[in-house]
Amino acid sequence: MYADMVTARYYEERLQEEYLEGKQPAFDISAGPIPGELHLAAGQEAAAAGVCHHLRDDDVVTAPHRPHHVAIAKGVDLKRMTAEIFGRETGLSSGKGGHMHLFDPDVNFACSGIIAQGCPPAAGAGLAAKKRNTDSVAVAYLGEGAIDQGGFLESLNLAAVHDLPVVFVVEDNDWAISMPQERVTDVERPASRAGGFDMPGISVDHDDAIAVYEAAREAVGRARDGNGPTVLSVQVHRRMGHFMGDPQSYRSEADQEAATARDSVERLAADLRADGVDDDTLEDIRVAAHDRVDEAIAWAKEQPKPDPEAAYEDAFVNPPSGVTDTEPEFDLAGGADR
Ligand SMILES: Cc1ncc(C[n+]2csc(CCOP(=O)(O)OP(=O)(O)O)c2C)c(N)n1
Ligand SMILES: [Mg+2]
Repeated sequence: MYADMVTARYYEERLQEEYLEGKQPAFDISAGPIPGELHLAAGQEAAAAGVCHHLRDDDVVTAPHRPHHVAIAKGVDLKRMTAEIFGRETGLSSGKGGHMHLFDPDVNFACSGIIAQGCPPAAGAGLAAKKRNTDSVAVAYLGEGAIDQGGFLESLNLAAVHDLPVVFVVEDNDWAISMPQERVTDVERPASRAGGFDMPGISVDHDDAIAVYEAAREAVGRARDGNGPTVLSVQVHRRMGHFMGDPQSYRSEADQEAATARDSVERLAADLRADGVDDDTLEDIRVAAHDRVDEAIAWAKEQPKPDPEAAYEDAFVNPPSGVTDTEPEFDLAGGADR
């Protein structure tokens, strides 16, 4: 878990550097080696590692727009994920999905930029596991800003009524872009949503990786043993803006400082030291994680960019007649770098 958390934190530090290249001075979001939006999850690593360490490759995980820490903990191929984020041909989705739409069927991981989108497919994966008589489980990650979405609430109902092996993990970082939770949702803890569907809700009120691991053992175990769904809510901290380039003018300095003061990665390191793990071992894990990240980023940057014409490939299943033969109405080649 510590290796995954250190990897995720350093990965995002490196992505941040790469992302800012060429974007200044007027913040051109389409410029530089990573075009488009970038949502970082620094401060949320415990919610990923603590849950995903109970999972196998055949278990399904869906994540939202802030996915890197979860993808890393689920075992998504780091090189191909990085190539995807850099928009390269060898990326997980040939460079067409970008950082919010990572998809790795080898470890059953997907994410989406649409809030609560991952909940219905997770319920579907749970139903598939049940019909096939396997003991696979599905985990849907969502932010606290998504707990009023119909997709979440309807999925809770389906999972409850069919006793599906699904865990809904709410990463509560207090903010939905610039909206504080208390202004839009009248529950203190997202896990209390579970009560309305007569399923268990568990809250981990601090971003303590070991506490998350223990709570997830119960939730994942219940799903795997055929005892139905759980909502697991984890209090995490958004150390960064909503996306890269967010000036966070809506957020007090005290709130930002509080988020960075609570460092779940350091907290786990301290717990491990207290359990007798020596500094050299922790340092070895850190160095190996950094090397792995640096290697993935260097590899991704060497990968070819897709041929602009490839934008038309894999876009439709059963395309309506004529669609794939249509000449582009704009000059794709001119925008090839973007
Ligand atoms: C259905 C839908 N509505 C609105 C948006 C725009 N949007 C993107 S992120 C976001 C806030 C999400 O907050 P939360 O779920 O708490 O996740 P966090 O960003 O804090 O990780 C919104 C409203 C969207 N992507 N999808
Ligand atoms: Mg949030």
